[in-house]
Amino acid sequence: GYLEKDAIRGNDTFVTFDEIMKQAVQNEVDFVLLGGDLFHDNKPSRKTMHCCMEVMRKYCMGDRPIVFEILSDQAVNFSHSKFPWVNYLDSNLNISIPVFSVHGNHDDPTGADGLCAIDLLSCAGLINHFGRSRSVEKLEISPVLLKKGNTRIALYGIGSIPDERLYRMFINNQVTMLRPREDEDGWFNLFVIHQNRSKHGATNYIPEQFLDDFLDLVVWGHEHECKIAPVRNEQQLFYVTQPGSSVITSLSPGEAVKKHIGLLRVKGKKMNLQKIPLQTVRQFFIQDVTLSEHPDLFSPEQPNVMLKVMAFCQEKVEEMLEEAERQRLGNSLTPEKPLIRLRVDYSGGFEAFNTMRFSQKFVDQVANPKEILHFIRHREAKDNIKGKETPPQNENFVINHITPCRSKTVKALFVFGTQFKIFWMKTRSIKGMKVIVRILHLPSDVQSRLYKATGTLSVSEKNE
Ligand SMILES: [Mn+2]
Repeated sequence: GYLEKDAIRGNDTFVTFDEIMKQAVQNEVDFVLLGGDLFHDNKPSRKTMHCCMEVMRKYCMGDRPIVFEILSDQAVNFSHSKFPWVNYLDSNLNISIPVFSVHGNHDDPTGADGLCAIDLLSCAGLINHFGRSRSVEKLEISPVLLKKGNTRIALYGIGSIPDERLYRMFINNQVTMLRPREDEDGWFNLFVIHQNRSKHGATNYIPEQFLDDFLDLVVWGHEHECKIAPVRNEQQLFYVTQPGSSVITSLSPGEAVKKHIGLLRVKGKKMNLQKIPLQTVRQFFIQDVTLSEHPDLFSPEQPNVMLKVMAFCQEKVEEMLEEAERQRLGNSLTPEKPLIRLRVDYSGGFEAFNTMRFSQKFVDQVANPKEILHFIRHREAKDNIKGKETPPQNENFVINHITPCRSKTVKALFVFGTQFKIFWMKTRSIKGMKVIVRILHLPSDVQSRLYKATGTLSVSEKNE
C-alpha cells in the first residue's frame, strides 16, 4: 500500500504482489515465506487490505494438494492465534499455497490486544503468522518443523523488535533457539529476521555473528536493497539472503538495484536459491553529479551559470530516460514512467535553483516529477568522525557467561570498565585463568586479529 494515493505509483505495490504470488503458483512452490512488512502502514487502508486479500485468495486457495507435513506442536508455533494451527490443515479452508510470515516494523502488533495487520489475514485463514513472542526481555524460539520426503526444515522466525532491545537481549544471552529433539543435525535450519542488518549506530542493528551458527540459511527482511544471492558468513558458516523490498520507497542507490524474488529449493541439507527478476517493478535510475568537476562547462562566476547548470542537469535526466526506455523495450509489464533522481553536488560557490520549472519539462515522462533533483553539499569525510573501538588489551576485563556453541567457538561476554561487549571467539586454550582467544566479531577494523588476554574467567558452562 505504499503511496497508494499517488496518481502514477498508487497501484505499484498491488501489481507486484500479484506478480510474486503468480510466480508462486507457476513454480508450484510448497509454501511462500515472507520476511515481514507485507504492509507499509500499521493500519493499512481498506483498499490495501482488500487488494491484499484478493490476491491471496486468488492464488493461495484451491485443490492443489499440499505435500509437506508439520511435525512441531502448532499450538506452540501459532500460540497467539485464535486458530493455533497452520491454515492448510483447517478443515473449513481449502488452501493450495500456505504463506508463512513474521511481522515487520511497519506492520507490527500494537494496542491492548497486541494485534497487527497480518493477524487479520491470519484470522481470515490466508496467512500463518509465526515468530511472535510475548516477552520483551526473553526470546525462546520454537521452530515450525516441516517435512517433505526425507527433507526436514526447521523454520525459525523473529518478528520485528526494536533493534536496541533485541541487541540487548542477545548481549544478555536471552535469545534461545530451540532445537528439534530428534536427530538435531538432520534438519535444514532456516531463520527469518526483520531487523537492521547494516550498522546505523552502536546497538541499533543486529550483527550476523549474534545468530546461532547451527543455522543454514538466514532470510534477512527489512533491508530494501536486493542482495538475494546467498552470501556465506565465514565465521558462522551460514548463508544470508536479503531479498529486499518489492517496491522502491526511497530514492537512494540501494533501491536502484534490480528487484528479485528467490525460489528456494532444499533437499536434505543442500539448498539452491534461484533468482527470479520482478518484471512489474517500476524502473529507478539514480546518478550523482558534482558541478565543480566541470570547469570546462561552467563556473560560479559566470553571469548565466544557472542556465548552463540547468541545461546540464536536463541533459543528464534525458540520458537516464533514454536508458530507461532502452531497458524497458519489449517488456510490457514494466510501468512506462521510471523513477529518476539526479543528485547535484553544488558545493564550491554554485547556487541551487528552483526545481519547479525544471520538473515541468519531465512531468509526462517520469513517475516522480516533483523530486527529480536533489541538491546536496559536498559530503564530509565521515570516516574521520567515527571513533575507533579499542580492542580489549591484556588487563582489567572479565570474561563471563561463556557458552559453548559448536566445536571450538565460544560466545563470551566481556566486561571492561562499564562497557559490555559480546564477542565470538575461537578458543585456543582455556587453562585455568589464562585464555587465548581469537576475537571473531569486533565492530571496527580490528576483526580477526589474535589477542592474548589474561583476566578473571568464570565459566558458566564448560567448553569441551
Ligand atoms: Mn521493515
